[in-house]
Amino acid sequence: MNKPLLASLLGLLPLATCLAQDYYADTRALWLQKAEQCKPVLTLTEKRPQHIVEMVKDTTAFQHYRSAQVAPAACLDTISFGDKKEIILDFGKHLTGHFSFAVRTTGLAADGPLRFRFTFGEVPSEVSVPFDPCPGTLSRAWLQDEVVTVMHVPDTITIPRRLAFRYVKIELLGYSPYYQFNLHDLKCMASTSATALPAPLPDTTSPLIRRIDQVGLNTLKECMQTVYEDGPKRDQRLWIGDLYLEALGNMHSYQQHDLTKRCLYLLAALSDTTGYLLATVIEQPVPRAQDGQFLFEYALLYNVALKDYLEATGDRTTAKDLWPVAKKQLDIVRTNVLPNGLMDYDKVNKAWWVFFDWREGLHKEAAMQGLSVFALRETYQLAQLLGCEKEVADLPALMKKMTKAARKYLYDRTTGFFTGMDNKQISYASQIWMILSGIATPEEGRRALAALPSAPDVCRPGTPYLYHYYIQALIDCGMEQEARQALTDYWGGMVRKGADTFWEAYDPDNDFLSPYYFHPMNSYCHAWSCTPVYFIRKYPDIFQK
Ligand code: RAM
Repeated sequence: MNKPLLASLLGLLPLATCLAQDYYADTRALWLQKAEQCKPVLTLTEKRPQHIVEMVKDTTAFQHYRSAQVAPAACLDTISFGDKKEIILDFGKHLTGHFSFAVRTTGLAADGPLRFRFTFGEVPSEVSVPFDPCPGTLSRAWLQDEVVTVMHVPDTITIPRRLAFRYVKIELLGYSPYYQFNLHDLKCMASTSATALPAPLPDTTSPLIRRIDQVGLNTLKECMQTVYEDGPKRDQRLWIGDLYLEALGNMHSYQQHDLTKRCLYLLAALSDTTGYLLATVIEQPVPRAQDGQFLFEYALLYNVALKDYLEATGDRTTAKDLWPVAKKQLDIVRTNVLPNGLMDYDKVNKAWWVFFDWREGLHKEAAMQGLSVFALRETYQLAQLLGCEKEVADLPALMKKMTKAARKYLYDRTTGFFTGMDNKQISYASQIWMILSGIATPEEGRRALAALPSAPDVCRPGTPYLYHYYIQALIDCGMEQEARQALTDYWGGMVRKGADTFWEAYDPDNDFLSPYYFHPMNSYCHAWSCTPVYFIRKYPDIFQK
């Protein structure tokens, strides 16, 4: 290489190192340490099956299967399993933990091994429909079926993977004709980090709302492990959007704020070297983020979760520690605003996963503008609480500009709906985020929300995640009766269909809706659907009377 070229390349080196530098290089290790200090101890409780059941095909039941009791589970002790060959057990409620069973001969000594297939299900259809060929778009291994070979009888076996289930189907795949045996001592060591008992609801609360609250509490408890998991069956990991809603639920129920603190530190410690947050963290075998998983709204919602945490706990040390992270996330908005004040929808879509809901075909432009302003406002409040508003002095003007732009380009005064600039789809997501951001006035919000259910070709929510924001938008607009009705219709609908924990995806008109194109792959105990707990307890006048 010639000398002048080498010299000029060397001259660029400081710039290159600077570009490649890790944004939080000095604090990551400390943050990780703080996260580990808050790691909760799991409480283990032994749970036994309640009943032997059969799954009955019934087109009126959720996903066309319902369970029917056949006998008490205690009968299993006396059944010769070789005669049965297949059995389904119901543990009576959703559990997360390790499953074990024992095998013994009932007469002659065992002369050969046994083989079983165990299939664990959160809902009846999971132990009823064949898994293969698997059309799902996620790993087939999420489905909870395990083949176990027992080489020596008697023995006690624990299935290594942690499971989330209420039902377990046991099929006999291999046995010897020369001895008889049975299964006994089946149990699940159920785990959770939720230990505090939330206060009971007053007697004035309706039975349906009580039931919804209880199912919400179960959901949250199951997801509270050593992080806030999104679902104990799948993905068994921390996602910022789920954390935000779980923390809201926790604030009004278990109040175990250290778990929130742990998750906030973990996400910060494992963020990208650019300083932007990665949307999800996997704990095992060592905590790490999913590389390249940049999810637009989740990065910004982190700031909101941090602000809420500070307000709930008064823990300024943590909030100050993590303020640089919140401050950095603001650049996601700043670097993507067009001169006219609108978010550059196409540009963001190229660099980020823009989520909002799993509903296919949802146009997300208005929601993106709304969430951006919402996040700026909440972050500005966080700055004010910490006395750091000078560091983000540009925010008030930016919010104003973006609000003005949204009202100019995205609002149709004739129809009363917010839509995209060119794409005129009317969606719940667009109205919701325009309301939560304060871009829509309460009157405009009320008009839009009242007209939504019967709007032509309206794009409805497909998940309890977006439905959460819908309820909040109704409340923020003062539509209290509508909020109560919507909550009892939607989450009550899951209860009526047999939910003992709330689901990841739910469309009242389509029980088979699956973001992964295979309904057994859905999670049926999903963090983001626990939020009735928050609404019911935060707004007693609406939900407890
Ligand atoms: C799914 C997970 C999680 C959610 C993301 C966006 O994969 O279930 O709950 O936050 O999507």
